[in-house]
Amino acid sequence: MKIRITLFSAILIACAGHLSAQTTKANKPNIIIIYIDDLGYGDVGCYGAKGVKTPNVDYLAKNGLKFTDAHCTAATCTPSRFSMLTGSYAFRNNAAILPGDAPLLIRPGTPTMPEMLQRAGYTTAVIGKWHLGLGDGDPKWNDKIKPGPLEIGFNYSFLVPATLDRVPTVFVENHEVANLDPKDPIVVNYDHKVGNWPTGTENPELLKFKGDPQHSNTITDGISRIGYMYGGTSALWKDEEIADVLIGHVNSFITQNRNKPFFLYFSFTDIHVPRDPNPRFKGKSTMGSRGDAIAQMDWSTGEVMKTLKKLGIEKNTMIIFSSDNGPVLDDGYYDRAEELVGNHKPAGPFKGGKYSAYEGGTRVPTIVYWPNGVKPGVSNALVNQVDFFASFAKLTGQQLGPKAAPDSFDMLDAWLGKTKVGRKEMLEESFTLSLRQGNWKYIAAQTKPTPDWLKNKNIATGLSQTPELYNLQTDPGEKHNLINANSKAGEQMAERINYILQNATRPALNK
Ligand code: NG6
Ligand code: CA
Repeated sequence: MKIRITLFSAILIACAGHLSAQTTKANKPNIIIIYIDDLGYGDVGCYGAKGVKTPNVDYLAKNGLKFTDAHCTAATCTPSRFSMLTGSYAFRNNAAILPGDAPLLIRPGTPTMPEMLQRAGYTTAVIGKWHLGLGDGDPKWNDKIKPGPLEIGFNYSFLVPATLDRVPTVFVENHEVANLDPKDPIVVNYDHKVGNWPTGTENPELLKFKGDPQHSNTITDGISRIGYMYGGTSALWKDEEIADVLIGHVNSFITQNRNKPFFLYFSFTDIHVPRDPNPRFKGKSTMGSRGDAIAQMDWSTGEVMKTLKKLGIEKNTMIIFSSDNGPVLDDGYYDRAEELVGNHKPAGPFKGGKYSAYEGGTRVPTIVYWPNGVKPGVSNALVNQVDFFASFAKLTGQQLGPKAAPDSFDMLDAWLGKTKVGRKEMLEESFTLSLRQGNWKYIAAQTKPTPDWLKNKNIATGLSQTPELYNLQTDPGEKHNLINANSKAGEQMAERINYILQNATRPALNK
C-alpha cells in the first residue's frame, strides 16, 4: 500500500512538474524585438512599399498580427529607445539625440524592462545600435567601458555605440571595444579635430559619397562622420559588413540560449544613414541605397527566422518587428534618396516622418508574430512601445515596483490581438509634444526654436507658433487644422499635456 501511494504521488509530482514546465513555457516565450532604425510606415511590402520587396517582413505580417496605429514613443532614436527600455516618457529624463561620447542615459538602479525580464528568468541581450550613452561621460574606449547595458539589465551586449554616422566607428562587446589593439588606442573628440586622419571637409576625394557639413568630420571606411577620431584601426567596422556581423552575434546568442527563455533586443543599424549595404543588396530596389538598405534589413529579418526554425523554437518565440522613428530621405549624406524615391511613400498615408510631430514621426510598421500565442490578423488598436514593459511584466507574472515604468500600461491583450481596444490616450514626443485622444490629435505650439539643420530639410516638422488639432478618423493625413473651430477641445488637451508633464500616467500609479 505504502509503495503504491508513493508511486502514485511520484506520478502526480511528475505530472505536476510536466504541467508547470508547460505553463512556464506558455507564459515565457522567447521575446525578440527586431528594432529597425528609421523605417517608415510605408517602407515594407505589407504596408504598401513600392520599389523594394520585403518578403521576410511580409511573412511575419501574414502569419502574425499587423498593427495600423502602433507607435514608437518619439520621432527620434534616443528618446524612443529610452522609453521602450524604461517605460517612461523620454521628456522625464530630458532624453534627446545623444552625441557619440555621451554618458549612459539610463542610470544603473533605474528599473528597466530587461532587468524585469531577468527577474522573470530570462537571459537578455542587446545586439546592434545602442545610442543611449556609455560610461560616466567620456567613455574609456581603451579600457572597461561601463556602466553600460550590462549594468541595466542585459546579460550580453554587442553594440554600435551610437549611430552609424557618429564616431568611434567600432563595435563594443560587453565592456570592451571588440578587436582593439592596445598599442593603437582610440581617441575621440566631438569639439575639434584630433590626430591626422582625413576629414570629409579636407579630403572629399576620399569619400564613397559626400556628407553635409555636420557629417564631414573624420573619414573611416570612406565615409565622413559626425565627430573626430583616430586610432583603433584593427577595430574599425566596415559598413558593408555590419549586417553580417550583427547576424553572426544574433545567431550565436539564440543558439546558446535555445533551451531557456531569452529576450533579445536586436537593434538594427539599417536603414539609418550612412546607407552602405553589402554589395549583394546593391540594385535590389529601384530606390538606390535607401531601398537597398531596406532589402538588407529584410534579409536580416529572414535570417533570424531561419535560425529559430532550424532550432525548432520559432513557435514559442514572440517576435515584435518595429522601428524607432519615422522615415527620412535626406539625413545628411548625398545618397540620392529623395531623387530615387519614385512613387514609394516612406510614411505611407501619413504626414511628416522622422523629427516630425505629425503621425509619420511615430506611427511605424509593427508586427507581433508568435505562432503559439497570436492569431494572424490586423489590429487598429492604438498601441505604443512604452507599454512593452508593463505588458511583458503581465505576460511573465512580474510585479512592477512603485518607481518602475511610470508611463507604461499593461496592453498585453492588445499586443496579442485578444482585444482591438488600445490606449485611449497617448503622448507623441518630437521637437514638441502631441497628444492623441482616440482619433483626435493635438500638436502643442513649439516652445524651443527649430534646430538650424532641420530648417533646411524637406520635412513637415509640425513645429509652429500656434497649436494644431486634427481628426485622424476623417483626416489621417493631417491636412485640415480644426483648432479654430474647436478651441475648447484644444485647451483641454493642452491642459492634459501639462498634467502628463507633471505626473506619471501608469494606471496602477493613479488609483
Ligand atoms: C541628427 C543628425 C542625423 C542623425 C540624427 C540621429 C545632423 C545634421 N543630423 O542630429 O544625421 O544622425 O541626429 O538619428 O547632424 S537617430 O535616428 O539616431 O535619432
Ligand atoms: Ca532612428
